[in-house]
Amino acid sequence: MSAKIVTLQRHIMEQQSLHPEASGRFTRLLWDLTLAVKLIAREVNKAGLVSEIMGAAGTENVSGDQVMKLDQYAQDRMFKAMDHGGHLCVMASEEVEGIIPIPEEFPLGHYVLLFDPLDGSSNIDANVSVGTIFSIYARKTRGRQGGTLEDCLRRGSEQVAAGYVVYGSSTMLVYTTGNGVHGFTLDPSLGEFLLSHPNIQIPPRGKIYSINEGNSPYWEAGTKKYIQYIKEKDPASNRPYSLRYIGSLVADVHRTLLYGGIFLYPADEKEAGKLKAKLRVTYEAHPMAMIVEQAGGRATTGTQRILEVEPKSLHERVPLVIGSRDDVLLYEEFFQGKR
Ligand code: AHM
Ligand code: MG
Repeated sequence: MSAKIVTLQRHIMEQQSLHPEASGRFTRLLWDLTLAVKLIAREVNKAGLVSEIMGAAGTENVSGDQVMKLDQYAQDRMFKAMDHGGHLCVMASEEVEGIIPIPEEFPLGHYVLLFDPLDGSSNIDANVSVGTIFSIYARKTRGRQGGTLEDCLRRGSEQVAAGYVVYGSSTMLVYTTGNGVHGFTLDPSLGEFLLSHPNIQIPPRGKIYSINEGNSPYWEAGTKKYIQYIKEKDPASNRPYSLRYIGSLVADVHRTLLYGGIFLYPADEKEAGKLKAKLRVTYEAHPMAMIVEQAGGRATTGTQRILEVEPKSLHERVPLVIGSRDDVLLYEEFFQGKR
């Protein structure tokens, strides 16, 4: 626990002062984002009480997943909190097929916001943690028009900030602007996020692995071999590891960040002859990779650093293996057939 009481707003301002050239626009962008996630937190926390917002909305999103009503609410709040501040030139969301332009009546800004408004939403009805993930870039294209697809399809290493909010037993926001990773817990009575986890460092090696093991018949050989290794008995290297899998990326990565270990969503061949990944480059893999790397960890596809992946389309998917440095390095050795 931090000795000083520091609100998220103050923290964001202090981070800004590390960049004397900063105009304050970026700071205000993050403040607006904070409002959006507080609104989402309020609804998620009463999801069990308000039957109208429970259950499926009866449609599918562009990735073919069932859309929950809270997904739509979260999408709407993010858009409405962020469209008019004058910070953004374009947005994109996991819930929307194309890029999301800034409405004509509002001023354009310098930044690009990509987000997954409510990740893990299949868990909501069972009261399991869900989350919001965000990723911010500086605009790449020039001109007086709004931002374009080109502004959204970027290498993860170009992110200027990334973060997530986990709506769990308490609501926590974790973010980085490239100066370490900081975690804040929402005090619901104050409506303020307070610094609870300054400068998070992921342990270099953990003893927990996290993967949907039901997919194991469909994995590639290297992944199968690694998971087999992790489950062998060798107390000197903490093996067998414990298994924890929530099925909610934000919650699984959050635990991995705090306790160490490895989270994997590798490609699989659930569809015969087609090796496919599940998680999205832009809305899930890139922001999580920036956070985990900033905390001293590592994120890979198995053969490529996640932050080097340059998506060709908005909803592109990628294998994601992320967590403690030494655990992810070992996975890479197995995956590349070096062990
Ligand atoms: P979503 O964005 O549609 O909610 O899907 C992403 C979620 C992640 O939160 C989680 O890591 C993964 O899907 C779980 O997938 P599975 O149910 O195949 O294990
Ligand atoms: Mg998602």
